Amino acid sequence: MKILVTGFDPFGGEPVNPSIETVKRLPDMIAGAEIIKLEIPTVCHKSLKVIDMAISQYVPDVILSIGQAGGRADITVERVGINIDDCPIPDNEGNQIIDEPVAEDGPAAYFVTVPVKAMVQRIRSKDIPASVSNTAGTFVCNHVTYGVCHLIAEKYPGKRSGFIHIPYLPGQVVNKKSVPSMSQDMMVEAVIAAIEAIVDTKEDIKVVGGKAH
Ligand code: PCA
Repeated sequence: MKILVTGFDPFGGEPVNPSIETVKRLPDMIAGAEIIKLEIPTVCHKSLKVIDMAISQYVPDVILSIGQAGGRADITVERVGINIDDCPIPDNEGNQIIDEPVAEDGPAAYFVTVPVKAMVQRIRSKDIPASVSNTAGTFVCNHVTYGVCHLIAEKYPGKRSGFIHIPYLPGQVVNKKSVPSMSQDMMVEAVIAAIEAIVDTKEDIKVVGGKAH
């Protein structure tokens, strides 16, 4: 199995983005799967173009994208991407798309096709806090969550994709009051655990992971 793992460049005035820092630190093989690492720009449509090129170049079986969710306290495995760009801040090329679809001709939403519950369970088994998330937001991370599902539906049938949001690194919150963070080593261990679950889960497990609100 071959897995393309993507991470974003820094955005929003932050000097680093833990997502690409985590991707860079992954081993080249996880649970027998070959890991291809890719940096993508925090730019709405360009991020998907870079992923599309990498899919045709490396022909991975799974595309797993990682993004920073500053303010979240745990590792969140995203369940769904929605067909809307409603950017709260400009992306790294200064574009702030408001209320436009990611894909003109696409459905309202796609569920990811990696086993989200098994991934969360595996991360927690390493004593790392993790949960299922039902929104990747409406910025570039949702654009990629939705957009990779749409690419697969239109152009790369049979491939699977998913998205994991990770918190800030401790160094990013030194001057932010009461904002949660997670160590770099823990984030790497969490993504490795999630990838192991992707490799060896045939059908997702049915365990509680939903939320009342
Ligand atoms: N996080 C942003 C975009 C890039 C990233 O790492 C997001 O959550 O949309």
